[in-house]
Amino acid sequence: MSKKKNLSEYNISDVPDASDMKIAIVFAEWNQEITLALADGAKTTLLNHGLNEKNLFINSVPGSYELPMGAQYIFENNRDIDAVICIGCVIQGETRHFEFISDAVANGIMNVAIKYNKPVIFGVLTTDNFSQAKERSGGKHGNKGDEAAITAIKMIELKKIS
Ligand code: RBF
Repeated sequence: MSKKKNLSEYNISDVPDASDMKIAIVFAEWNQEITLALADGAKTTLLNHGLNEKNLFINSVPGSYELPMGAQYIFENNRDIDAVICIGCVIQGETRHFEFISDAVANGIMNVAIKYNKPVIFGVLTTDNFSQAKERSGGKHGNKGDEAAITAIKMIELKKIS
């Protein structure tokens, strides 16, 4: 990955203020050591950018495959949520589940985003092994949860101004 694309080292002044936003995080319980670190990174970044904690909603789903449905329920039940950040970690195993789950989650998340015309952020690691996931959830490649949070804020703002 190019260094320039790593939003963990972003310029804070480029990120809009989130104080009037309402955002949900939905994380998968599979590979929880990773997904909790990602969700925590996302939460900290959202709060650092002004999101009021009472406007942050955190839910979990069993596995990454359930993330799109989790996002859909959140929008269905909370019509004023501006964006959902989906957090998961799919690790390559010996069978083909990796491709099935990763493809389904990526497509499912996009479908929910288009259905509700609101950002649904793909904060899902798809790695060859556990150590790659560790490196991206607070390790040497930053925390992709932080990047997911910034993406949510930027997309909510873009919807407002475009
Ligand atoms: N969920 C994940 O979030 N990450 C995984 O790496 C993962 N691996 C799985 C491997 C297999 C063989 C199966 C059957 C499920 C796996 N799941 C994983 C769970 C999946 O996302 C979902 O919760 C279940 O398939 C139930 O719909």
